[in-house]
Amino acid sequence: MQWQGAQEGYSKGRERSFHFGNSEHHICGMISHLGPQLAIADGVALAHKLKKEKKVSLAFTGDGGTSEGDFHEALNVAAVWDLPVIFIIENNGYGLSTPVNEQYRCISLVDKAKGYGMEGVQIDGNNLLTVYDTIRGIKEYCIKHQKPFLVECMTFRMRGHEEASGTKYVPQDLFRLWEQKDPIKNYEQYLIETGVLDETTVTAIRNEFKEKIESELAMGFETRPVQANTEEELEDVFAAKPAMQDVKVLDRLEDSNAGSEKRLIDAISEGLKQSMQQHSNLVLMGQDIAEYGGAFKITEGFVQEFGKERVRNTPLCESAIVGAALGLSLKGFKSMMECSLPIL
Ligand SMILES: Cc1ncc(C[n+]2csc(CCOP(=O)(O)OP(=O)(O)O)c2C)c(N)n1
Repeated sequence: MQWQGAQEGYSKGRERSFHFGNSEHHICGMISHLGPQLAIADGVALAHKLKKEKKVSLAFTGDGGTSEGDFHEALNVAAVWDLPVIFIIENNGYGLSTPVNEQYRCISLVDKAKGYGMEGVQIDGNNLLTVYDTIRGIKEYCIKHQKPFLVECMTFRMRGHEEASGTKYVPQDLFRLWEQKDPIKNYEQYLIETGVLDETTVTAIRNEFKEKIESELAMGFETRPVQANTEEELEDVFAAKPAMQDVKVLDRLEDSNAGSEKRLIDAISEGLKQSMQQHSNLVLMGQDIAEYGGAFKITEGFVQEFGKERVRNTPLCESAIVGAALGLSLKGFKSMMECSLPIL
């Protein structure tokens, strides 16, 4: 249903294919496999870290995506904050049609890990067992050492970046070469050689999948055309407003401070402090906001009261911090990001 863009799909007919999220399955909705996705994994990992959960977050990017500034920011923040994130680069040699020699100048993308102060490894991304074993080991490493890890999976795609773009730009001999490395065929062969499967079971499994695909596809075709409803759309975008009796901070303000005059900056500071007291899941992130107290001293004394985990100095990585805030909210945290604006 998702594939057919139906209302009953995960994203209720707003888009199709792999651009969907589902928190039940721990999948974050994506725009593309590009840089901005990666910092969301930072935020999710920060949530795991703050809750002391033994979990790791994982994000994919293509080789093309690694040229984006967001790639740099996300890896840098993960390294500086010691976040358990696995960053996977699927290096298939082309960013849409642009070959990697027009994309970057380093020999291997995994070399970038060193620059961020994290571990990294390049592996055969078409060998199922290599991928499984490597990621399993890295997951343990990230959780145990509370560190990120960069994995460059060398792979290929036999079709276009998407169906419309085709593969005219790829030399034919590359297809012949990579056909030999088909991960599914090779794994099947391995299972047959080791006696786990025989030809009859393989045929039975294939038939079972075919039937499943056909029956699920039939369900997709049966769905009604999407009917847009503005009210429902908006409900999915904005959280419900809390009822006034639930807004305890406002109650307190009315009791004690109503009508008092103060500078805007002090009001922001007071508001933030009250929110930090009221919401133990609120995290503040910003440049120089910790010990220094912020460029405008809005968070002066906050570190002493709330600790470094919740009052976080950020590297100069605004884009990644927006992503981290999104990731935190996916995991039920609240966040505030302070960001300096240039005064011209
Ligand atoms: C900010 C932004 N720039 C460009 C695009 C269009 N775009 C999406 S994916 C992509 C290519 C990414 O290359 P790579 O990560 O190597 O993926 P692959 O071609 O292998 O699928 C491009 C140009 C976009 N969606 N958003």
